[in-house]
Amino acid sequence: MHDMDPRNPGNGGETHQVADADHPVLTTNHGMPIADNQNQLKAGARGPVLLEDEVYREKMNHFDHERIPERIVHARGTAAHGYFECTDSLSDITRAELFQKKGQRTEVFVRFSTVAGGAGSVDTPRDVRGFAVKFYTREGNWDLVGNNIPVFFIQDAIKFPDLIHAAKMEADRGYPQAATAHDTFWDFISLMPESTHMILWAMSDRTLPKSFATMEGFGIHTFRFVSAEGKSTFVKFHWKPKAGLASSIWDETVKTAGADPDYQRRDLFERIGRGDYPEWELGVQLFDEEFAASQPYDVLDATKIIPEEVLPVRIVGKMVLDRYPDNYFAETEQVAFCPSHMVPGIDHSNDPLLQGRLFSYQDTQIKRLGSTNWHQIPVNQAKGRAGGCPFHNFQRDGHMQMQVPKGRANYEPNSLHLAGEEGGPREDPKAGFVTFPAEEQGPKLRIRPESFADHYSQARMFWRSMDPAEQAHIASAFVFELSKVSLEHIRRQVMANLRNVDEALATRVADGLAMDLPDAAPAAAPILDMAPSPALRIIRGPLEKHTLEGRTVGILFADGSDAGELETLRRGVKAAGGHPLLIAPKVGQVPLSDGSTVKADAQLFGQPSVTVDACAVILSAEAAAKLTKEGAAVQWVMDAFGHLKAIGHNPAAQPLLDKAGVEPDAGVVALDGFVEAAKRRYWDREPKVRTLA
Ligand code: HDD
Repeated sequence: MHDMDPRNPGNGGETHQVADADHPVLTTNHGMPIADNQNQLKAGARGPVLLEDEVYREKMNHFDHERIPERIVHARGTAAHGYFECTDSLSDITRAELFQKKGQRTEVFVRFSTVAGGAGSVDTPRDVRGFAVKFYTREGNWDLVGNNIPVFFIQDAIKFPDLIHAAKMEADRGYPQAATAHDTFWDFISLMPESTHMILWAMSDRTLPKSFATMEGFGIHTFRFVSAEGKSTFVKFHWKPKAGLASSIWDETVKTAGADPDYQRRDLFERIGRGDYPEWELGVQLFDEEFAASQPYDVLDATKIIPEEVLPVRIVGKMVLDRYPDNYFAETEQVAFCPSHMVPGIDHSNDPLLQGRLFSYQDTQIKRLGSTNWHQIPVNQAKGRAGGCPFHNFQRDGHMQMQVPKGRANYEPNSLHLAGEEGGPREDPKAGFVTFPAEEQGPKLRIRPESFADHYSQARMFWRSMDPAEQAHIASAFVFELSKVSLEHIRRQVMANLRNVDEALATRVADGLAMDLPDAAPAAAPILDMAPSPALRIIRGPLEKHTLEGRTVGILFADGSDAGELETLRRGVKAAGGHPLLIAPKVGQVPLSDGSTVKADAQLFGQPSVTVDACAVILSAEAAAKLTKEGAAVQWVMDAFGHLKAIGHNPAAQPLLDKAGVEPDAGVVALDGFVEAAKRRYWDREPKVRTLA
């Protein structure tokens, strides 16, 4: 006889966990209770396994199919639930239900992403961030699928596959992952002058956001609002972060990628967990045909912005993210956005990039999710109408149909109701979506309008709008990226385009690469000197915020640190809305000066200063002496200084600061001035710590 006692070591050791009042019975997907989840069925205790073992086969079969194709772009992302609240009614401009009443709330699901890297890449490469919002309105789902940059690389969607092929890892070698600093990307860019404006943004600090919560979002294209009377108004959408705009420094972002590849998703998760809910205002730029015709660019061209100084942004709502998904795969991976998902009152424009997107997303979701029934997955379901199914139509069947429609009415018109049968849903000419009846005519042409020909004026405007510190970052980013380009002629072609943006920029980049400037590339249209737009700045711009709210302050301490100083600082940071993080050489209980102990939140090696926004050092003289010989501690302080962060310290910590090369300036302060000092970066320090182009 074989011993069937599940606790017999020969039968799976101590790992059996048996169902009880707190734990339901483990079953197969077909509901059969499982007696043993540790062993395959075998012919004899040491014998071969048997094919009839459904418990094993079903489990492995499901596991083997767990992955679905990752998104072709924006593969790496994270998401959150929340709500949108209308703060200023737009009922005179659009009949869209979510904008009718001040105070009205609409559920949202928002996914943030990087563009180029695979799902397993890092959170903090230099890359555009996706900012996709699904509004579950009462008249259907509206997807506003935007980015954190208000323009795009290309004007026509037919170039999208080329752009993405060039940007992602090179086809033969399979690298670099999540990086644009390589030949094929810059080859494509160099030959596509229309990408010049976007590439200026891409080389700016906009592609190094510190947190998802500290970046803007943009709908990019011109869309239409349509009123109840059928009047159309053009609209561009802006998300403005309540936490202010904040970016990383290149060296910081590179180190963050190593220290914590999940930095930004962790940050989102932790902010929500702490109740520091990420929040944005929704702004709109509203205009008509006459305004559009008066601008020196085409509002249908996605490589152009309308400067806020020319057309102010009107704030009409706010969005708060207050709930993390319960399950990453079910929600964040399976959520499917489509720019074609509109609701009554919102419509497309003729932007050829937007028009091309209307096809691509639905197509990719069928591939990715495996079925046309992806709208039945909970995160994708329209929630709108109260009670019952939020969608009603005669579409039927298909892979993974989850519904059981009743009756014979799977077509219309039908008259089954006359015989007392269920006749199914009917059109609603009043409330239903009506496409704005724009007049269109003209020959069929595969052509770009002449009004799209100016590729440099707005790139120049962007460059000239930047703060000097930002200009230095942009020029240095070009130098870095082009230094990774191995083919000389590509570098020259990029430089030829840059000369059309600004001679000073081109000269600085050429100097950084120690190369001669080539002739300027021919420009297809006259290059204009547009007025700078200070609203485009992050540094010293209108959305730079000096605050501790939502930000993390690292406090480095060790055995013997002063208990009073530690507690005062911790309270001060909290009172200012910040999140204090106690970091010590050992992560357990740390004995303090008064004999008490405090538990560190993190260990020094695991929490380098790149992971926090401001740094404080509270040490005893003995600990300071010891830590001057600890590379991680010296680096912690050195990086804090190099990344232009505030450093607060007690006098005993001075030797560690000296060892790290910290020089006195406005951001290096005693503990009593630290909470105030910690609210910002010290851009004036930058020329002291690195050479920029
Ligand atoms: Fe796209 C995904 C944003 C142009 C084709 N795009 C995708 C996502 C975002 C954007 C945020 C991720 C959505 C998510 O989190 O699931 N895309 C943009 C913006 C664009 C843009 C702001 C220009 C203004 N995209 C664009 C073009 C095409 C696509 C021109 C093709 C014609 N995009 C796709 C796609 C993706 C996608 C291949 C991949 C995964 C997905 O759709 O759901 O269909």
